[in-house]
Amino acid sequence: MKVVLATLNAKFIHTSLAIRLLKAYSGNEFDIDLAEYTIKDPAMNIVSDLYQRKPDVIGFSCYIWNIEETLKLVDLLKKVLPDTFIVLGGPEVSYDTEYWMKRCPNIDAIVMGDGKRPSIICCRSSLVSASCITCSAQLIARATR
Ligand code: B12
Repeated sequence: MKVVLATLNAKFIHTSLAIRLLKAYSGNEFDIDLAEYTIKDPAMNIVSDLYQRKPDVIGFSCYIWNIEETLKLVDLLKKVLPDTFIVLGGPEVSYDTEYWMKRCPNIDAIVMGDGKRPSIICCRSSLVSASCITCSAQLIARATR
């Protein structure tokens, strides 16, 4: 199973610690690619790059500086990769999860807070169906896909 952990940094000189930490935590359990872009990159370039990686799961790391651009990508990606499970995590989506789930119906799940364990549960279950994912205090998933 191919997992891509992606984020849009505010500037190209910034580096995301979160996606590296999540990859390290998962050990070798999944085939994980890291994909970093910036908020200035054209959305279609990012979508095209992610599409070519043929991911089963894409996790976006969301912060105040990238949430709007990320949501645009989620909508575009669902058009070209309808079976790809899209999960968001990070401080910007950790507190008002229902708002983000309602605002963007193409989000399959949101991980709240420190995302290490729930992101693994999410990856393990996502190919079966979102409804198999146990919703915990840290994970909210759509009941049907
Ligand atoms: C380092 C840092 C920076 C650095 C670099 C950021 C970067 N990588 O690009 C610099 C100095 C550039 C910076 C700048 C800013 N920052 Co800053 N920064 C931080 C800081 C101190 C650490 C972030 C970090 O890397 N933590 C370590 C990683 C591992 O933790 P994490 O990001 O929380 O990720 C964990 C979880 O959130 C979750 N997770 C994250 N992503 C994902 C994705 C998936 C799929 C899953 C499952 C889970 C998951 O799992 C991770 C592992 O546990 C945090 C405060 C903090 N203590 O967290 C603020 C913080 C991220 N910054 C913040 C802000 C507001 C800013 C600025 C806007 C400040 C300003 N007014 O200028 C600027 C914006 C940048 C810009 N416009 O250029 C806010 C963001 C709030 C929000 N809602 O997004 C934070 C949270 C501080 C705060 N409490 O207000 N920042």
